[in-house]
Amino acid sequence: MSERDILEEIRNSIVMGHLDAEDEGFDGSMEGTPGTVELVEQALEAETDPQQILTVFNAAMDEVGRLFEAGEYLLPDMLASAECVGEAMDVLEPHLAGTADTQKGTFLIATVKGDLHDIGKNIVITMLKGAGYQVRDLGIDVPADEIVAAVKEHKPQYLGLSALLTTTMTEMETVIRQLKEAGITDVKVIIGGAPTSEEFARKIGADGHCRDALEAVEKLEALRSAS
Ligand code: B12
Repeated sequence: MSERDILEEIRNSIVMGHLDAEDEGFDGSMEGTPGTVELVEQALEAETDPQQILTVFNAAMDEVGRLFEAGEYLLPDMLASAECVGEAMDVLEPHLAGTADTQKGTFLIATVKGDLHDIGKNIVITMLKGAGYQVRDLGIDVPADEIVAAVKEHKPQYLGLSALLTTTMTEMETVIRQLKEAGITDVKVIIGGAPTSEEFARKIGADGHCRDALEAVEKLEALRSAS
């Protein structure tokens, strides 16, 4: 199978919620055929660039979002696709992980209060670990005061905030306000997630916005060399 074909198959298996060969997928007919996990393993065996595989995860979840918006997918369908990406990330992570470089600093990351989306956050974590940053994950649905307390405790150089909902992205502003109120000015705040933008980042006083995990690595490198 060509590289393009296998990447296309990975994308389709995520969209179809086909986790592995034992799983039947959304249409009930896929049991016995390679699922997302096996396809990612095959792609890695064929020496496909792991970062290219990550790009496919993004594209597949975009399609799932489109189908949900169109009313063709329901919540459990989104969850099944999310599970495929979660398991596939576990297979991919060792191929992306690098060794922590203490010079590069610590990156604390959280999905803000009210928001349960973590696929994008987890991809950012994997990429930053791969680039040598020490990463601490606070998880999902994290209230602003817990994030501020963790910043006080761990004193990271960078704080990443993720939000996928227009209703939760406003929590990012609360976190930044509470950091200021606590007198913490030496942590660089980077935000991300589909509804956020560079303009929103400026408005709430964040130090940067990233469209994707690759840009997160680039932005941190730029911030490091500027400091
Ligand atoms: C999977 C999914 C879910 C899963 C999440 C599972 C999980 N473990 O994450 C489940 C089923 C739980 C879910 C629930 C809901 N969801 Co949902 N979900 C999605 C979906 C399809 C994909 C999100 C995703 O994983 N994308 C793939 C990743 C890789 O991309 P990403 O998250 O954008 O991350 C990248 C960048 O944004 C960036 N990034 C992200 N975070 C950060 C952070 C930092 C610091 C940096 C630097 C970069 C960065 O880098 C990432 C990697 O490249 C999206 C549609 C979409 N296209 O986004 C809807 C979507 C986000 N969901 C939506 C909705 C409405 C909901 C629900 C309210 C549905 C409901 N009726 O209950 C609930 C809300 C639950 C909650 N309280 O959070 C809407 C949001 C609409 C809006 N404008 O607010 C969307 C857009 C779907 C739609 N089109 O309607 N969802």
